[in-house]
Amino acid sequence: MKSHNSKKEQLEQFTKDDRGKKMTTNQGVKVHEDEDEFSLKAGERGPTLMEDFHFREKMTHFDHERIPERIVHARGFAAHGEFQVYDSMKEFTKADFLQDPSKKTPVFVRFSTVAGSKGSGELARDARGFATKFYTEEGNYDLVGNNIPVFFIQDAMKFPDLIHAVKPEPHNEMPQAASAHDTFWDFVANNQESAHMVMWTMSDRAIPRSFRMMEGFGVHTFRFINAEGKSHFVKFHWKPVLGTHSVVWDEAQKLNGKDPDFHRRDLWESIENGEYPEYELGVQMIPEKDEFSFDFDILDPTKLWPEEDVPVKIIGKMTLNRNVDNVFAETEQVAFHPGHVVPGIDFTNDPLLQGRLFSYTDTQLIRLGGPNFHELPINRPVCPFHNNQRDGYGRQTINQGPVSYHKNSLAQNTPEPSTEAEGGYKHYEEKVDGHEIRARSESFKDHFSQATLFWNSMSDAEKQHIINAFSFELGKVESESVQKQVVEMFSNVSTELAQQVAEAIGVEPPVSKDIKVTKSSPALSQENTVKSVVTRKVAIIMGNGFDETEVQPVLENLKKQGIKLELISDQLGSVKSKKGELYQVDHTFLTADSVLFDAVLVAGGNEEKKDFYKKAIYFVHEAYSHFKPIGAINVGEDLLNVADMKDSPGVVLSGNSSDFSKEFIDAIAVHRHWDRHVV
Ligand code: HDE
Repeated sequence: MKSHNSKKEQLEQFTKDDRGKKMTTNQGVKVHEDEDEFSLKAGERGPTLMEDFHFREKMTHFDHERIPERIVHARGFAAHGEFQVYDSMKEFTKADFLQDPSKKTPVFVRFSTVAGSKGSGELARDARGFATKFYTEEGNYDLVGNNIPVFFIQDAMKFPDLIHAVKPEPHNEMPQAASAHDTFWDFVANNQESAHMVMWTMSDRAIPRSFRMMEGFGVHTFRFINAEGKSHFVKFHWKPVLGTHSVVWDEAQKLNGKDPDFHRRDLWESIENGEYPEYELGVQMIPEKDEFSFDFDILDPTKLWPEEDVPVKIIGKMTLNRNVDNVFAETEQVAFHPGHVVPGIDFTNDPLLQGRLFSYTDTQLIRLGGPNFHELPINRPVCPFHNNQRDGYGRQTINQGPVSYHKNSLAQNTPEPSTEAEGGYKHYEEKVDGHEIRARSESFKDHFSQATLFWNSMSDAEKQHIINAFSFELGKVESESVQKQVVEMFSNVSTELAQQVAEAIGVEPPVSKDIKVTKSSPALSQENTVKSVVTRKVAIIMGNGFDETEVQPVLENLKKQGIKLELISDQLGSVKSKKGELYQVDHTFLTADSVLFDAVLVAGGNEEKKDFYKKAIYFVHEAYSHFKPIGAINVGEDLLNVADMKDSPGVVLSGNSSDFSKEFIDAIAVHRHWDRHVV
């Protein structure tokens, strides 16, 4: 039932370009038949010879096949696409790619986790990187963001400490891709500026259903600058057209085993199927004069601007429509940098952003082996680039002529700088006046109000998930002192949260604090997101002898809504309906699992096979415990009787429903049925 290209077709396509080509060394010398098969030896049973340049070239290249993985965000996946602005943003910024609604700007987006190594499971509880490179006609602009709008720390100086604390502990390199260990929580308790972000990472946001269903945020406050030189503070948002959705924690952990590539597979398949992920770009803007009008400092990266106070203006759309051809050449070698800006976009003094402006080039020098990483195809701007920089590891440009300095007369002063009117980048002339000082501004010192704002904005189910997440993570912490410190710290956020966590992990509940923040921001709750069934995956459990007259119209109705159907039975091949029609099976109970689907439909058949039903019950029960919609047509209902689920929310039975398809589709749109009783 799956429609994406088969492996065989893909292979045909990929090998087509290489057909008929001769194998050569990297120097272009044709390789002899024996040369790629046998090393050069002194006699058939003799030692291998140094002069075997073919062997040495092949082996050296292999030995160097891996480059150091990113110190953070190592596990990532990317795709190409395009961006279009809806209306000119001329009033606020002169950035060329934000002027003309008919202009399509190519983009490359890399999604990632933060803590895990390159091969780690993708469903780790973690912030996700959401980095976008816009190949604009004025040069590359990188929006290097996360799926969480705030960060753990306020000053870049603390970043190595944060990352050391969250990465596997150095003495035994455990645990992989998990914050549930002593050093992370010790860091949290002793660096209380992390409170707000920790609320987000303990929430459902840290276990997204898909890269296609998560928001993105630039986090820092940037500036928009218009042609008159006027500045607005700006925060960037990506809003997924399919809404923001998550999985549940038990499911996330199982997914890491059942399919550690779950997120990349989802993105890859959607693009292969032509179901292109879309995100709208939103901006929150604050005029320069209102810099001090808020009860937080707008330069503090641990604070968000509540959408109800500063509305998000939707200004354009990004569509991801092409998978990479080669993960290494593109996804691994892409070099993002928050300092890659174009005229019309500028920085603020956010001390976290300021530090990032140094770190990204520095890290790329080691990871990509020198200063010429901008020449790798994925990093090249689409506009021409010329300067007097020369040489270095991996240089690809063959510069000509003797002149490599500015100013000169021998080459008529080329390459020549531009004036601002000609598009030369000119930094915003912000007035700076102060003492040289190592300190944190007083205005950065409230670490708890927005953490409470986040808590207050959650639905009951979301609050429960946060309590559970804290209880899980702290339950894995061995130091009782750290556990107590954390509980004490979060009693500044919510008494209910701190007390319930304390109870779950068996430490003394903290005394109630007088928490004054009562405000909430409904935009922060995922309950208020777009509810769409498009591309949701439904497992159809089916055996021989199912009633096609009942089932087929339902399948058609689901497909019409853009829902993806995959057929599961006890063996591969096909199942036969009562009328004798054959339906191709996509998976067996062995190769599929309920965690890989958004909903389950039990469509009957195989009534006499006890074993079939045992497996089906397990499948359905697990989906039920993850709050997923479950449908059953006729005989399938017996199965729900057995499992005692049939009167629960989100369980739709054809026998009890006048319009089964509609009810089931509505249940899928809800995503998860939290009001279900699950033990
Ligand atoms: Fe990064 N970050 N970061 N970061 N970051 C890197 O650059 C750093 C921060 C983010 O898919 C590194 O090439 C510092 C915030 C993403 O290639 C490194 C600080 C946000 C990616 C680095 C931060 C991010 C990175 C590691 C504190 C959200 C992956 C490898 C001041 C707004 C990009 C690399 C990709 C990667 C440094 C904090 C997002 C070491 C010093 C805040 C999405 O340069």
